[in-house]
Amino acid sequence: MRPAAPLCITVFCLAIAPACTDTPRYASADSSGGGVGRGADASTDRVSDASGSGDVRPNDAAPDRVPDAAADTPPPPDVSDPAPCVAISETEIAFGDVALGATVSRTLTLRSCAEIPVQIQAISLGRDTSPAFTIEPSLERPGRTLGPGSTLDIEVRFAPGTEAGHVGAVLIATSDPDSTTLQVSLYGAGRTGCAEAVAVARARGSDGPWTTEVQAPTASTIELDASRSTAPPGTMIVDYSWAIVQRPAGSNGSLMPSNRLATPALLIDTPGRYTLELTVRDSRGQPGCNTARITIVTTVEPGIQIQVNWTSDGADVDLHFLHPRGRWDASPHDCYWLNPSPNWAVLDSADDDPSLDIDDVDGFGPERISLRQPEPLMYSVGAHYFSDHNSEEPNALTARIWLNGSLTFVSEGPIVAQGQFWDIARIEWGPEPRVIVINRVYDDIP
Ligand SMILES: [Ca+2]
Ligand SMILES: [Ca+2]
Ligand SMILES: [Ca+2]
Repeated sequence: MRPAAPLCITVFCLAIAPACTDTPRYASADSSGGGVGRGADASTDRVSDASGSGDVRPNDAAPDRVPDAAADTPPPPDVSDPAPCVAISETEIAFGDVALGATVSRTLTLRSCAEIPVQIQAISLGRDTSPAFTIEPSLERPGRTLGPGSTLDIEVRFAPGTEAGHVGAVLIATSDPDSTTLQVSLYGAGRTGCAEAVAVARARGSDGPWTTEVQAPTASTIELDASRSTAPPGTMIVDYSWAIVQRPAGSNGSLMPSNRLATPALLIDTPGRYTLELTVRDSRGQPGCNTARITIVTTVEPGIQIQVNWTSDGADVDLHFLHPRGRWDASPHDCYWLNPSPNWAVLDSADDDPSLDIDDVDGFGPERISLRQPEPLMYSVGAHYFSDHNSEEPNALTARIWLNGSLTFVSEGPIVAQGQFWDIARIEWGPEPRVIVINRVYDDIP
């Protein structure tokens, strides 16, 4: 329950209120503000305004004023003189929930609101104020004078050390006969800290350590693990959220089976650098205090890597990589979906064999073929629009070729119809390998 007795002090509007005038208004103790721990305890610390009137006090001189006997002020003014006046920006501060170990500060502003100076005789914290609240010690120095219209800022800090409600008050003794003691009530609650997101990763099949910086070959699957994230006592992590915030052009892979699981996986479908971020939320609905990050960099691969991407959702485009002894769409010298890992060159060596590393049948690609140890030959690269799978979208193709790890060739290719074949390029392998552009479209596999 809130204390019933209203505070009787002068409040001025802040500059953000356009209708603000210098006319003081009465602020009741029921003015807005959240906060935890408001209870009967709060009222025990309240100090009423000495006047006890609860009335709106006019800004001009009041002929029936009686000076505050306790105040260290000049002799009582002539009744025809204006009285000193002080106004305050807030009568309470609700800090809300603050994590243990954190500090939140708010600023009160006192303003002299009459034609004569007002004395600020003392600024202090109420006797039962929680030690979580502090004000600048220099503010407690007695005897300040505020000239007409001038202001004084009072910074109040809240740094809870215990998980509990905290209450307190700032007390300000002034020479304003209607506000000899201003009270600003303080409320706040300490809560235990936030959840901490912890992310680690490792390539599938690797027995290396779980880490935040992974190096892995292109076309490997990276397993991600957020299960080391921690939640504050009494709570648990109920929500994981992964995001891919950086990836190379052409990469389309998504976190599987979902980016909202603790342990998803990502196919690294294109050479380059990837950055993933993890955030968590605990069972109170509170977000974690950090964003965890994973970086994945593909290892540099020798030889040839080719990839094709396409724009039509659901469509199936097939990449072809042809040995000079072969012909398109025929084993063993065309490497493609029907002949994904032929044995070329030396029969008992696999390093000199191409392989279809990623076979995509449902849209976007990339589809990918690599060959680590090419022979000094002229290879051919093509793409066949195998099936539109009833997609009605136009299908634009893009090809990329890496030679010895460097992206050497990018072609934003043609828009093709189902059945058409794009003869993309030749790769002449040797000490200085090079790409020769062909860029011809056939209505069928040539
Ligand atoms: Ca395909
Ligand atoms: Ca071989
Ligand atoms: Ca796909």
